[in-house]
Amino acid sequence: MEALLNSSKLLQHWPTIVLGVLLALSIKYLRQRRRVIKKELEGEEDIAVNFPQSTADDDLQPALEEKPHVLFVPGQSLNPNGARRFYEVMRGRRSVRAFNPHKQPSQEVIEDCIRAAGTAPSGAHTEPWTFCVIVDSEIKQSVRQIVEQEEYINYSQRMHAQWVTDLRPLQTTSTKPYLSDAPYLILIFKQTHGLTADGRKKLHYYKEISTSIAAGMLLCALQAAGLCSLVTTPLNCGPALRRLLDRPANEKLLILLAVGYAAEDCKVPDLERKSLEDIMVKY
Ligand code: IYR
Repeated sequence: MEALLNSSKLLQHWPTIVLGVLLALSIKYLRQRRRVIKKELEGEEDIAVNFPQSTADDDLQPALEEKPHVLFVPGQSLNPNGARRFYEVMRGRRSVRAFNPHKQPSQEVIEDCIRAAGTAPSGAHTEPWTFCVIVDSEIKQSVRQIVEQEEYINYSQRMHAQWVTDLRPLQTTSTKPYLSDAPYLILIFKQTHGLTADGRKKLHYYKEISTSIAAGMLLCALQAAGLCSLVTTPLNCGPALRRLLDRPANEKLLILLAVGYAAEDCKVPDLERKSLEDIMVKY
């Protein structure tokens, strides 16, 4: 060691060595952050192929109770022309970023919408979702603070120039008044796993897809109830929002919705939708 310290080369070049080490560490850190962001954007592979099998196959029990199937009762239709009427309702949906803070939808309506979302299909009927409904204005304010802080970094340095450019027509910025103005915020978490009645870990399958389907159904229900909504996926805010709401570590934030009635002067981008011919292929 002494010999090393005394070696003139090490002494001569120590600033370069320190700089080199710092540079290598920074590159490693940046690469890691990139991977995290990429994962957040793309979602993760969900199927637990490599579940550690500590139990012998004969001892395995399904998470759902095994019981005889029951007769199927067909759902009701919104007839006449249920599909057309549903389309007419849905085509009016727009992402709204200006809410009327004084007009409060009833709690019962929100609860019915979440009941509807909870009817979504899910992998092995694991229902891997949690809907956190925020009405409290202080909590909404804290959500806004967390999101605005991260979005400021996203807009100003984290995301690439094409991302910022593509968002320009939507006129979004890192300032998010709707997060405190909207009467409700609904944070939708996917559960990476669940717990059985006796406290064992329960596998959840296709949690991202299942929870996304439930979120889509919630959007439809809100629209059917005459409410406006905004879907946001606050990049890099998941852990802080999870902690704010005191949710367990197996819950990961998937989507944050702002819900309420539009402000009177609310404007939306002048968008067009693809035609049926553009989105459907017949065989
Ligand atoms: N989440 C950011 C940015 C944003 C990203 C996409 I992709 C959008 O379609 C809209 C916004 C925000 O809410 O500003």
